[in-house]
Amino acid sequence: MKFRRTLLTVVAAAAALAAFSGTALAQAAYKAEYKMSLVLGPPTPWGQAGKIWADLVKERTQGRINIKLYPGVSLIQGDQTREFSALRQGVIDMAVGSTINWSPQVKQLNLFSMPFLMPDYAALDALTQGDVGKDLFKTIEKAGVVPLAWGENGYREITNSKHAIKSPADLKGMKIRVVGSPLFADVFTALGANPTQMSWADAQPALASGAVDGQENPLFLFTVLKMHNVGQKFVTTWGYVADPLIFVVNKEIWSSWTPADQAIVKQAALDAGQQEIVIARKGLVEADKPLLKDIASMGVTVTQLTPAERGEFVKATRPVYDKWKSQIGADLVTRAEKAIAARPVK
Ligand code: X2X
Repeated sequence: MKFRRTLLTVVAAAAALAAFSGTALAQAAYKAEYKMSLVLGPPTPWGQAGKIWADLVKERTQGRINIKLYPGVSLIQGDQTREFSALRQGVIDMAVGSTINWSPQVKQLNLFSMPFLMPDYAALDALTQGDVGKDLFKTIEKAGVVPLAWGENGYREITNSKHAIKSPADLKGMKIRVVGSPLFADVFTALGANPTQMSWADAQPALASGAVDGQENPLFLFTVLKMHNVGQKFVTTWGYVADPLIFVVNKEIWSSWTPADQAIVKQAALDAGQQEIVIARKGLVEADKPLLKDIASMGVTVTQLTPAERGEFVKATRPVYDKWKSQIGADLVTRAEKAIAARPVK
């Protein structure tokens, strides 16, 4: 009798469990909070990308997926070149990250750092929104992280505290802070400068103390951080490189979500990416480039190169381009060159 009752209880419990919807069951395994890594926080476009994504996901999942932002790559003590490994290992649940910072682990992402490969925004879009972008997502997936959407850090312009840069000769001997991929050290060495590699966390005090003369980053960062206050009085818009951002999720975290929630997270990333790219280009795509005027009004000399002047930088960095073409994969780079040549002319 006692056995029968126990059996009945077990059967009833199993029935109750089965009545529990699949969603609810999976939800039991959801974390109370997911950690999103970013290098730059709001109010930069990069920080906005993370915030828009997190807000959309929270709203559309009715709070089932709750994301906290960790700007300054604080989950890995500011060491941005370790972000991809940390994502793979689950130290970080999700991220909006730059192709530059993940290039040490995914060498194909160096593509966007190839000097003077992408002459304009249409060229950048031809890569991220085309077959090259799809292939790079496959590569990232194979490397163990789930990619969902593209965003943008932006065209990286050179700034310094010494004098206007119009030719490679103007860079001679200048101490320039560069980011984590060795490609950047090669580019600045080829231009006659003295590159020193450091994280963004270390770059800011180095600029303030004058330990380095210059740096390269998208111009919104110049205005957000008021870089003229740390002696950066010269800006040259040479458009040599642009780094996209990629919205990603750790693989185990991704598989722990229901297909419905995966679809929501992905769509939110696509929507956030689209919105953020508009924010990242603001002030630079309008004919009169108001962002350059803002910077000039801070007492900064803004130099826009003529095509001939720009050509000198292209020429000087060509050996670096050729060297890295084979390191990245000549096939991929050739496909990128073709996609750019075929881009719609605006
Ligand atoms: O470190 C940089 O220069 C930054 C903020 O642009 C990146 O993380 C690539």
